[in-house]
Amino acid sequence: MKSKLCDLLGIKYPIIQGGMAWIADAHLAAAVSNAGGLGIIAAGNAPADWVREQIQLAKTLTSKPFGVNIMLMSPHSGEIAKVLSDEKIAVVTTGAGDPSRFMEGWIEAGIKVIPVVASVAVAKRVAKKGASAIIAEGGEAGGHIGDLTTMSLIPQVVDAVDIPVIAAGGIGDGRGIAAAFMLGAAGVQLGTRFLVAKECAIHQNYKNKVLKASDISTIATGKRLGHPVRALKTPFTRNFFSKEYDSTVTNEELEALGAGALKRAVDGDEENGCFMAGQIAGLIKQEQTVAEMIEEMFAQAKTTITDVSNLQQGV
Ligand code: TUI
Repeated sequence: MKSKLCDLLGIKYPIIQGGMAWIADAHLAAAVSNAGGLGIIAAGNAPADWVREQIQLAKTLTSKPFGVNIMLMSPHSGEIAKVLSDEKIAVVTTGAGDPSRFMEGWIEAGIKVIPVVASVAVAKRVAKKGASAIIAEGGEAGGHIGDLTTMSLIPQVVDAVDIPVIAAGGIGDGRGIAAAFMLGAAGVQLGTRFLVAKECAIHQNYKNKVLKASDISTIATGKRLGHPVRALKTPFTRNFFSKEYDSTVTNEELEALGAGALKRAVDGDEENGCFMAGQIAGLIKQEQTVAEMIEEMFAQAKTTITDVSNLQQGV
């Protein structure tokens, strides 16, 4: 199942691992790249030195291409942007904002820029600025999300730009990958499924919550602050949700409640952690190696597409 994305990035399978802050380190990124996808180190809110160390570590763990995700709300994003140019990283993905201000510098350094967007308007803007591809992420995704669903967003972005579009949000198996191709995508980005990968170093409490999740286990909080976040329902999200609709609680108090909550989840704090995950968590029932996941998913995508085309021919 090769697509133009495989040629663009020099990878075997058209799959990118989501840039999950505090979660996607050099070990997970290298595992995904070694399995034939594009692994991503997530800079999140970490300082530039940590990002540089992780890049150097990943270079020792894989000879395949990998990328770095910059979370644009991070106070360190400017400094990290320079590190990526210094380290001549193959690919940068961006999230939680418009990366236009950094794009010229990265492109000059020979870096392929693949922004994550949640709307057609931002997709068009970054395409004009020289993006190599676009990841269009629907609101089924975990973490910081936009308003549109993957089903509505992908074909509209595909029609709006003439670079490859990668579908994200709500994809967790081969059927989701097949569906993404049906919508015109050239590849997929997955985060939630990789949370339970053997190479993912998060606390077992986090993995168990994903494995036990059902279809209705996630909730989006933080809409009042202008940056909604999807996470598994826990004491933290219940508390945050009730305070969000309490007019006596200030936005500053709400921001303070959220600060550090993802890191606490990664460390296994079931009371105060914010366990970010997408709506597809309910589908994920098994811990596997990254290679097992990728091989299984693309085998399933292939049979799904074959079955559907046989249906078309009345077989
Ligand atoms: O960025 C993500 N997912 C994330 S970032 C994150 S860290 C965080 N923690 C707490 C609060 C906020 C962030 C956790 N998960 N996904 C990619 C994504 N990007 N989703 C939506 C967007 C996006 C939103 C607005 C991209 C561009 C954009 O542009 C708006 C504009 O016009 O500048």
